[in-house]
Amino acid sequence: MTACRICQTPLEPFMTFGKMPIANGFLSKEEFAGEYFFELAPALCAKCKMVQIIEQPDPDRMFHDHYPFFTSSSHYMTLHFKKFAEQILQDNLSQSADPFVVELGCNDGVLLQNFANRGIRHLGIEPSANVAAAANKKGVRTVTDFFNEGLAKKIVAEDGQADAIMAANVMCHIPDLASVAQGVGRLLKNDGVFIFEDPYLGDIVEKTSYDQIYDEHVFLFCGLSVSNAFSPYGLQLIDVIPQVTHGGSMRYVLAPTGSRQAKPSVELLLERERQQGLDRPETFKKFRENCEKSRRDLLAVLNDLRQKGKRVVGYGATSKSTTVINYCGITPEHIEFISDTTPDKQGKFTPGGHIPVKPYADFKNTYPDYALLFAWNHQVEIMEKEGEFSASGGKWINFVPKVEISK
Ligand code: DWN
Repeated sequence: MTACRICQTPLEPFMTFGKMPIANGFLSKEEFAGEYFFELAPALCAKCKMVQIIEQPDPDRMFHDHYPFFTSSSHYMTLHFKKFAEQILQDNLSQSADPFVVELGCNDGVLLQNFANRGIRHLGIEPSANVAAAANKKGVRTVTDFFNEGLAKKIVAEDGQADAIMAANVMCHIPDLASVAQGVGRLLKNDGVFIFEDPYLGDIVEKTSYDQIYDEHVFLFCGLSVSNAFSPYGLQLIDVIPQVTHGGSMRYVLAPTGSRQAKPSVELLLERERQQGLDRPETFKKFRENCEKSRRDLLAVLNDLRQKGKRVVGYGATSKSTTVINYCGITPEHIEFISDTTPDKQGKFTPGGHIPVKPYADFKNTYPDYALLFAWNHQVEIMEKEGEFSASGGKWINFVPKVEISK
């Protein structure tokens, strides 16, 4: 039996999504035969309330020198990180004469560039060499590595302690949270803050956005589990700030225990989570039923359109789409191709389902009858630029929070 990664309590999965490939493992035809699969099964820890997947592939299978996700592919996300940086500058760095900030998993430098451009001392840590290179190219000082206590010691020796350590859509990817917490403890100044944001479990449960569950997302955080996971390492949750990004995220602010007063927002969130049942197995039984319904409904729509001979194309070859495609059994018979703006994904096939990924021009030049919105978390940005598709009679298929067709 597997034990909880936080408190070692034995875990029982509350559902399985079946065999899954690497979510970002876009591949060529020649690679189909050797494709890697693992069992994607999430569990709730009865003791510390951390929701986590039972099995996670080795990090090297997921994060490497051809990782195909670049945060700055979204204009809205770029703006979001600009505002995030401005908030930190105002709330946490204004008192420091020569501030130093560190970002864990800085991707292509989209957040840190806002500090680099102001001449603020900074360091990005990014395990995927290709995206780290993109960050360095932008003038964001980045090292290619995984963060842990050893690296924290090295940074302290070379640059000193940090005023703020940040991570966005990163902490939920790291199975050994203890080693990160110890590293943060060593690297952070006594009056510093550790701020991270990730997709929020409360939104995932409420919206049945089960596609947030895939190999990279080893944890699905909420206030209760974050507080339980970090307090043994001397880090106290002092504020929580909901975010609209990625279909509903939470920003967690932690500080060395006792160094600051926790804001009332923390207790309010924890109470709301208890009311929502994020600490109870029944909630996840219901979640499983909701996932099954979503799968039935989506397949019914796609089968119906196939029978009617309609052209259906996917929009956004997201990591999340790997869970949807493989859990629902969506095939190239249902979806002709998926349009994606990322050059590294184009010309390849989706993991497991082997649906072709094509450049955006293929969508734009010959609009399909229907577009299945896999990148639903970027809906506002996408709808803003796709008015012509709707005007031409094209329809959208959505599946979060429920399966429906819209103009
Ligand atoms: O946590 C993670 C998040 C932050 O990013 C990672 N594990 C990996 C990745 O997850 P994702 O792939 O599900 O993220 P996105 O941001 O939903 O991916 C959007 C995809 O859609 C990208 O491949 C780019 C593409 N796209 C597009 O083709 N046209 C995006 C937009 C906004 C567009 O207009």
